[in-house]
Amino acid sequence: MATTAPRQDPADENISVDAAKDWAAGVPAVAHSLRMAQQQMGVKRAALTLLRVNQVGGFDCPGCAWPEGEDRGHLEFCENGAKAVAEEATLRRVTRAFFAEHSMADLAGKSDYWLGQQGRLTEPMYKAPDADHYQPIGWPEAFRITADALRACAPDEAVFYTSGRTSNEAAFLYQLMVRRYGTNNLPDCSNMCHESSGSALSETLGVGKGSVSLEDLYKADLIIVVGQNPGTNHPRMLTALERAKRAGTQIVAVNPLPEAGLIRFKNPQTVRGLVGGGTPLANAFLQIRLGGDLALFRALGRLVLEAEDRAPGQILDRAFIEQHTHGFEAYAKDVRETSWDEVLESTGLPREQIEALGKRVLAARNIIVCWAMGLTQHRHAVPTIREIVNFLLLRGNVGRPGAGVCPVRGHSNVQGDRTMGIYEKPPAKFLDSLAAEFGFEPPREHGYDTVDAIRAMRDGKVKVFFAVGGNFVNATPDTAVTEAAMRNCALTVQVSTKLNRSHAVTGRAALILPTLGRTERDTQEGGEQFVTVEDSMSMVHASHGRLAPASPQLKSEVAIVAGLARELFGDRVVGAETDAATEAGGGAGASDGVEPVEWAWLAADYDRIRDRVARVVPGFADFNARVREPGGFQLPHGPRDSRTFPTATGKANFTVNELEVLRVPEGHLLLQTVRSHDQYNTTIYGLDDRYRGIKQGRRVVFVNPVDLAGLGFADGDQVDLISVWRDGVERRAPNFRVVRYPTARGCAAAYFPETNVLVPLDSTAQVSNTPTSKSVVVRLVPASAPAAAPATG
Ligand SMILES: Nc1nc2c(c(=O)[nH]1)N[C@H]1C(S)=C(S)[C@@H](COP(=O)(O)OP(=O)(O)OC[C@H]3O[C@@H](n4cnc5c(=O)[nH]c(N)nc54)[C@H](O)[C@@H]3O)O[C@H]1N2
Ligand SMILES: Nc1nc2c(c(=O)[nH]1)N[C@H]1C(S)=C(S)[C@@H](COP(=O)(O)OP(=O)(O)OC[C@H]3O[C@@H](n4cnc5c(=O)[nH]c(N)nc54)[C@H](O)[C@@H]3O)O[C@H]1N2
Ligand SMILES: [Mo]
Repeated sequence: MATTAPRQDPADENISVDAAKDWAAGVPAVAHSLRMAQQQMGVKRAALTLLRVNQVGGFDCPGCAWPEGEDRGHLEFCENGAKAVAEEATLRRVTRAFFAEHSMADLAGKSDYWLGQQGRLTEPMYKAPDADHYQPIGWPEAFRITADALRACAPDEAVFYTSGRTSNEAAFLYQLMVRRYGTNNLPDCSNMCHESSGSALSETLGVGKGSVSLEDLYKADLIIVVGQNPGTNHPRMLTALERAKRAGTQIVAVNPLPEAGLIRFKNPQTVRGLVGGGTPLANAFLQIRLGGDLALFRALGRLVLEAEDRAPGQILDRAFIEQHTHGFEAYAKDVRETSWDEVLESTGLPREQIEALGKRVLAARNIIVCWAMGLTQHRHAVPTIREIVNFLLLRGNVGRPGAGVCPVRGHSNVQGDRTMGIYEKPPAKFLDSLAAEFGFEPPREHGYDTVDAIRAMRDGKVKVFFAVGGNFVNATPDTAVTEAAMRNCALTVQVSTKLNRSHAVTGRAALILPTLGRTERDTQEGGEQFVTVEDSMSMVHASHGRLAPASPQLKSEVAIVAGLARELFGDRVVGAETDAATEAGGGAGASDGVEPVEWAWLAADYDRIRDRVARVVPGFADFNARVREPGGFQLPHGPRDSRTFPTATGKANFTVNELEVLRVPEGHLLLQTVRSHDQYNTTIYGLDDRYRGIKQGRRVVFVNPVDLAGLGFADGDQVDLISVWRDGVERRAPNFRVVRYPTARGCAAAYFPETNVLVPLDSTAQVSNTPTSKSVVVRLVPASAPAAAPATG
């Protein structure tokens, strides 16, 4: 049995390869982002729009979840933030004429880049069963079709996906609608992203979020950046690292790839950064093998314990360990037995390098570890992050200034969405609060996460798929399986700003519901609205859209959810008399036959939604008042604020994590799937990856020169990638140009989503069930189909 990428995948015709850069940002970054913004928006709109990014009274950048600086006076400039804004604020439009011209088959044959370049969606569109085109449809009719389909199935036969750009207000109302309907099938992009961080941190510290603020970075003695490429994915983080560095912080990068920004950074905000040689950011770079981080942090733990043996009482934070932690003895016993041979094999690092890092660790009082997808998308992701917690607990590096865990989130509100209840495994306490506030009994059984949702769709157990944002078809693993799963649904509904593959590969019937982006003015019955988001450091703040909507027919996500909910359940009308009851928090209860939720009333004024959030979600008391203060407010975090750990033991838990060495069969490579500098997840901004030296194409595979020679391939060869997995299915991604690249030995890299076809659906992380997108065993074979044209460069 074999699955290959379902589309025609011709080789990119004009790929050229230059030497990779060791520095990030500087003049080319500024020039590049302005050019992109102007192409999409024209000069004037580009300038006005970019000036409002991340300013007080402006909108939250839809790029990443890195926090805004405390000194927001100046332009928070970031190349990839500018591109994210340009994508949304573009003047290009997808109209009904476009859909009349392009059939479903036609759309399915287009590249992600092409689809994204068509511009903003402008009106609701419907594809009837068996039709081969979308047709325009009115909003009432679109809601009716969706509600009918939902009524025709059992609640657990519907799936409600969320991507992480959705505002707190929309997310809260959405989960309320889904639970009122009767299911916890709320998978989200987090399941493919930081779920492993959430799982590991909840178990060990009691809170599944980071424990540091921006200020802490400036107070740290040592920051270890593991499995993250901030130069591309969190550019503003480099500014913070540069500032820390100037205050004396040591920075260590751990990565199989020598990523540009981590090595050297030219800050585009300063004259020095624009014209000078830039700041060397990392004091040390450990070129680790894919999946070697658990072994590294175990080895560091062992080095710390051995230092304590040599100088008893001087290295460990004994008082912290005794008072605040659980399980130290078992951990210490296990970690002392760590085999150096296994550590060296797993990390691929020389022992001296690990020992040198050990010395830096011992010289530092305050340590922060930052990480992203390089840790979370492995089979042993959760044990790896637990091991980082062990390492930090040894010397009391949690819950004091300048120290802690820093999982750097991706989507700009992915953390907030989870806080609002977008979760397939909601805690009982959250459901109790919902029940008390709204007067209906929410379902208690856990729902499907992303991978389980695909399995259920594949197996015919799901009839309706509904998505608020994202691109489910292309962001998920095992593309061929996922596409078949989507096609297996009776109805798929996408609430979207822009066209993507999930509009082309659909259920038998499909709806596109176009929505406002974050840059746009959102006017409801109660006047102009703003929304709120939560960043990676638990800061909640307001975001005001200022641009005119891309089309008068767009609805806000809040309005779409409320519109569908009214169609499904009817509405509770708020009159003068019931108003008082509502303000007091008393729903009437579904049992008396009256709809318990005032959908339209809530959606008319988002303050009303925030008042409800304040009563349901811990930490949001006085939400409306506090979010109106400049900069917003920070959510409480027990470990950070008071060293209280709401875990099962009531303490921070040391854990014992088995060291599994990832071994790859002879003649194979371990492949990681990464982002280029010119994409936002499945949205492709352009075909270059400037820092890695790639131009005009994305079908490239980066391989270490020694491995290349061993495998009998050379730079410039055309190959197919075939992944090898225990189910025996041959998954093939055709037509990649081999690029000789200084990645760690045995570890290849290629771009997502072109390589998602290679990631087996069942290959997921322990505990978190996150697809293992950073460790796919592959072999290279000469390309089976001739390249469309000879590769150049
Ligand atoms: N411009 C832009 N910004 C974005 C995004 C985007 O696509 N474009 N996406 C957003 C989202 S949703 C997210 S989650 C973040 C993603 O941010 P990142 O996690 O930085 O994104 P990736 O490109 O997946 O890069 C993974 C990094 O980890 C390294 N790595 C891979 N495996 C390992 C390993 O086993 N060990 C170690 N130590 N390192 C490893 C890779 O070499 C690479 O540097 O960015 C967010 N911001
Ligand atoms: N192989 C591999 N797969 C991966 C990853 C990887 O590293 N490797 N990374 C994973 C990660 S970290 C993540 S987070 C997921 C991302 O998964 P998703 O979040 O599902 O994907 P995106 O590409 O971010 O979604 C882009 C689409 O969102 C819509 N959109 C943009 N803004 C808005 C808005 O304001 N409102 C609405 N309603 N829609 C909007 C647009 O239509 C756009 O086409 O992918 C995962 N998949
Ligand atoms: Mo993500």
